[in-house]
Amino acid sequence: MPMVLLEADVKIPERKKHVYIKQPGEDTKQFLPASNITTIPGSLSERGCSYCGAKLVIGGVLKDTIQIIHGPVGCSYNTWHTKRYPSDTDNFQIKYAWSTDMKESNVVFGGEGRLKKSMLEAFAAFPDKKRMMVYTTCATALIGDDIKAIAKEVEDELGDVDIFCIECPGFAGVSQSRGHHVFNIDWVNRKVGTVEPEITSEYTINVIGDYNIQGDAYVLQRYMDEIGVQVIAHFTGNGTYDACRSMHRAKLSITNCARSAGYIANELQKQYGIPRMDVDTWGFDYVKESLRKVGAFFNIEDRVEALIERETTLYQPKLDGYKEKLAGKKVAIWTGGPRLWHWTKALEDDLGMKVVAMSSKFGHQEDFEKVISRGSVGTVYIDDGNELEFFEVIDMVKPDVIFTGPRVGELVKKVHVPYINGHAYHNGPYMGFEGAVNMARDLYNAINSKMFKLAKRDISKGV
Ligand code: CFM
Repeated sequence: MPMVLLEADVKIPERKKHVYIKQPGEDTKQFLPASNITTIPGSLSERGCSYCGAKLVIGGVLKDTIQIIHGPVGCSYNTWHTKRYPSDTDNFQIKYAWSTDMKESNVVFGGEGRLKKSMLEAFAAFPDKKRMMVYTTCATALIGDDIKAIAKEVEDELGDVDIFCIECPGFAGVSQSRGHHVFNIDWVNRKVGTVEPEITSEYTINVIGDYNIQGDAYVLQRYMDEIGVQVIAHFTGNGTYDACRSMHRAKLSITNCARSAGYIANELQKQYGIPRMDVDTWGFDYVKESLRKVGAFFNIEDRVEALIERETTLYQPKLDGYKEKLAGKKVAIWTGGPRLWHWTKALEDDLGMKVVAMSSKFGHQEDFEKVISRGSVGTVYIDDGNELEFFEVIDMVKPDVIFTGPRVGELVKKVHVPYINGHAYHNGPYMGFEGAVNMARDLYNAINSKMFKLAKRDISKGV
């Protein structure tokens, strides 16, 4: 019975097609959890909305852009405290949140005037910022505010600004995944090709689908600098609006998060002939493999080998130290989707751990193919998992530690299982060689936390 109806789901038996336990000899032709479909009513989903996928995940990361959220103020909740993507512009993008703060009367009488006023006010408040993104939300999309027309008026009035409008309200799709898609495609169609970059190397690259979580993009930038590859644009970690307009000039796109940004890599290939190369930038062995692919593409293998040798000498002993302590420990990964297939084999190969359960909020069928082909037999694979399922699965597989977000993390703490922030990290970066060691250290610290040992003690029975 590879598809499983958990006890928590007896009242919503449709959940059976979303939960899978891999059996010996099975492959992904036979069983895949249903995914990227509407959440079943009654199942308490952990998903985000489509607007969130565009704003929180992709656009909001840019370090030089005013981000106006056209909607009730609650829609601007997803800002600095929920995602840790720093930048070298003194974290402009996480220090400020901009909302048109729509009230009931604006919903009744229209919010375009309020939007224009807010846009002008924001540009006036930040006179050195000339780039802006404007997002519709459920309320403003439903009343039909024409944000593109307003943006055009503001551009004409101010003359020296550039504005990108994202019309992807929360209800546009079944999860944040829809927001990624809309943002990618609109960006490539409306903005790429409108700025010419200064070219300083014969090797040029776009780094796609890395959002500089706790400095990931800095690590990749250092590697590219060292091997003499010019990064035309980071889409979007520590990236700028104008660099992302000049992505058409790169000779190669490397794609880390294929789920959120594979679309733009495909379009760049189709429209500009730039090859897409998928890479894994988490995990010691995977990083080596990915750097070697880039080296082979540009014929600069010797530079890449020198980098790998130095980093391996520096970090392999540290990683091995943690491997000794972590081997055999059980881990669950409950994040968006891609981190499941990036991390499962890396944790097993690099650290000797056993990944016993994985839950993807919004992965598509192709993501589950990758997860299940890299994952182990006996492991539980869940699409769009709900809270009660999580508790039941913990009981079933007894993980020593779980990668998940703070919300589910706080829940699992109550059953005395430590969690590591699998979205924004505990103490990252987690990418690259040093990142693999940071991740191992956080796993070790979580599993061996003295606090958890104390918390497990039942003081009603005496101390
Ligand atoms: Fe890509 Fe991401 Fe992820 Fe993602 Fe996300 Fe994320 Fe994630 Mo949280 S872009 S799909 S929509 S790797 S925010 S930085 S951690 S759920 S697995």
